[in-house]
Amino acid sequence: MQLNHAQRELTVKIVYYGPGLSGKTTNLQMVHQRTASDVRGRLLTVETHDDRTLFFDLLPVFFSTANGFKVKVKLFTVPGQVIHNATRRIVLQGADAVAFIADSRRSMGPDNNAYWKNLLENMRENGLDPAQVPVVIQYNKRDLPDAKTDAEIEETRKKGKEPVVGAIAIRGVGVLETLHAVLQVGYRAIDARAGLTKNIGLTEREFLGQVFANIDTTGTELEKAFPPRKVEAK
Ligand SMILES: Nc1nc2c(ncn2[C@@H]2O[C@H](COP(=O)(O)OP(=O)(O)O)[C@@H](O)[C@H]2O)c(=O)[nH]1
Ligand SMILES: [Mg+2]
Repeated sequence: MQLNHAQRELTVKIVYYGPGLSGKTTNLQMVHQRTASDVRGRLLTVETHDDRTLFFDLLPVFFSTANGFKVKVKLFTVPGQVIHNATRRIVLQGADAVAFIADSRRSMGPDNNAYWKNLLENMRENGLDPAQVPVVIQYNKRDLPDAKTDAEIEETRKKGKEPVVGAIAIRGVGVLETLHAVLQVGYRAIDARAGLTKNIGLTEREFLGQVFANIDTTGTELEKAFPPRKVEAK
């Protein structure tokens, strides 16, 4: 988080973390597609020929608060391949919250676990206290055979303290719900540290409301809470 009082600017950093090919880039692509073009920046992605993220993907989203603060939300992904650990650690620096994208397939359990450990290690290496950086877990690829059952995922949810969201990112299922959950825990962590409500008059409701006013929530669980904007007929 960067809070610049002189320039009246707040930057919130969210990192999508997880094993290679779990669907991190797909999540950002889906968020990008559904975000109004006037508030989103370009989706920057640098991939190798086999679709693998080389450095990171970045999607910036901007808005202004009622108090005239400019808020930038920066969504990053990390490269999942084992050899890119140094890059993962750098991208993770200064993260306000993490969306951990796990692959729901049973065969991917060991990979998920290895990257979960890797996340905690890299937080510590960066001087981040894992207890202070909230994480939301997304179980992606719910459409594939061999995916863990809902009951199994429910078990995981009960065992841990992190919010858990099921997803089929390629179809946009669970993507905005994950974004909402990670922004919510991120806001709360920053608010506890920096007093966003008290110091810049930015409540959680306004923060989430401003972001989702500009994202098409049609057909998602967020549709009621954040009704899609009506496009005026010409
Ligand atoms: N079946 C299925 N495939 C997915 C899903 N989400 C992503 N994929 C595919 O998994 C592959 C890796 O996704 P990508 O977003 O590049 O993974 P990343 O390495 O975590 O960035 C791509 O071929 C995606 O189309 C999903 O929910 N179901
Ligand atoms: Mg990627």
